[in-house]
Amino acid sequence: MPVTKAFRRAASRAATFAAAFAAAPALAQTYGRAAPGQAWFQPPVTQVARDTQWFHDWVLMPVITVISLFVLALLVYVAWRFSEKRNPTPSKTTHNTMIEVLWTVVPVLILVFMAVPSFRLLSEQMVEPPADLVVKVTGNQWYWSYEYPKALGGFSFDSNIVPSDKLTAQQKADGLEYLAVDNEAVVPVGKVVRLDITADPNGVIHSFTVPSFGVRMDAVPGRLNETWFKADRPGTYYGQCSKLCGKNHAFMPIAFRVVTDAEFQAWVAQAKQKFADAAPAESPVRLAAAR
Ligand SMILES: [Cu+2]
Repeated sequence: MPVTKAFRRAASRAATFAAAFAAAPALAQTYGRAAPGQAWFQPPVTQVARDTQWFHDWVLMPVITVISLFVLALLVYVAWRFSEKRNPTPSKTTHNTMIEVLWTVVPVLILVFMAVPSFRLLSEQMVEPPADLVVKVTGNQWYWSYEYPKALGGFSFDSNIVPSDKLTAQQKADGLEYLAVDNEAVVPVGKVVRLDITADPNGVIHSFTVPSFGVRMDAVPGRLNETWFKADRPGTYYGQCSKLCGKNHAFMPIAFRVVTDAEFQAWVAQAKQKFADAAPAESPVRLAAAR
């Protein structure tokens, strides 16, 4: 019978989904980017990202779940109890003071309960500790550029996506299509990095986002926003522009390589040479667009 067949298909899909879900903890060990089939967050590497995820997992999700189940139960009960069959003559009630007080006071209490950890998290994100390094980040159409402080040589460079046909075998194996860039931004591990974020004055608004850092900040032409992070694990962490900014919005990934102090100094020494007076590199995306 078609019904049993459909049911069996649905059951087998549910089983596949459950299996993928059960496998999630293993996949969650992939740092810096989403693993194939991943649900939930990428593993955090800053305290802000850890606290953000805690707030989501232990405050928001329980509140959402309890309220949704409560409303669902009410709806089911009302549909059953007050159906035409069981309740042929409806009551004409329009007011009930007790219930009106309750449905005002209870949501206020829920909001107050959520506000405390929410504001604590907000101040953790917005009140910056003294910076060890300041990097200026500019969103362009459609790539990011990074500028390092004068004290380190004052060099700047563009960071363009590696087009799919130029990816190395390793990058493909690592699932870095649409994430890999030619020039990664490099920062030292365990140091407070402040990001001064803006966008090309003749361009549009972008949004700088790196999930593992718990960082998202708009990049607005003519305006300087700031955010910060302190990564406590070396590695390469990827992000993507998170503001619909136009045609190549999906092709302006962000890549930050977090390294030890010595590796950072070595990188600065060679970056100073490499980017000293290099003409702005031609973006492969812009080239592709021009074709
Ligand atoms: Cu963008």
